[in-house]
Amino acid sequence: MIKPDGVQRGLVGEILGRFEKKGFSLKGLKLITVDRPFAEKHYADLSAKPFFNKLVEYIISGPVVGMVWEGKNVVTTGRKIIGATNPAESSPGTIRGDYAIDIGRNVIHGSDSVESARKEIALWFPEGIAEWKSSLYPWINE
Ligand code: IDP
Ligand code: MG
Repeated sequence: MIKPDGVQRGLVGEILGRFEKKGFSLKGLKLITVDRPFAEKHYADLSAKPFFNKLVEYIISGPVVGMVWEGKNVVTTGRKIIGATNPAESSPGTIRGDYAIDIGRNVIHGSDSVESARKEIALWFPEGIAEWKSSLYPWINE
């Protein structure tokens, strides 16, 4: 999910391009402003954290872009493309390393496991996601 700062800063195309060029397949995409109960559900695992309220305020502060990407090891590799949670520690070349400074304005969310990806896809795309296979698949996957 591209967070409100990523949308406001015009980073949507850049971020989509990084996942596309890597070779992952886009299976879902939408611009959406979520409400507080939705954001609280998305971040339910963090509800006990001291920064939870600020995090929810941030996520509901403007439109975000929900995305579903498919591919071999996409969760693990996607987290590497995104970079460490705190941009002060994200390597250059990662999205957060290249475009963010503060942990509370770190541009993008990525699912941290296949299990949470499944839950998050169900939450963000209750209408379902696209069924398609890129004709480039055999040029990207051995
Ligand atoms: P992640 O986004 O890298 O998976 P999480 O630990 O799941 O990191 O935290 C979710 C989001 O909460 C982070 O992306 C960041 O925006 C925010 N956050 C995490 N830790 C802190 C903190 O210590 N202070 C302020 N915000 C934080
Ligand atoms: Mg997380």
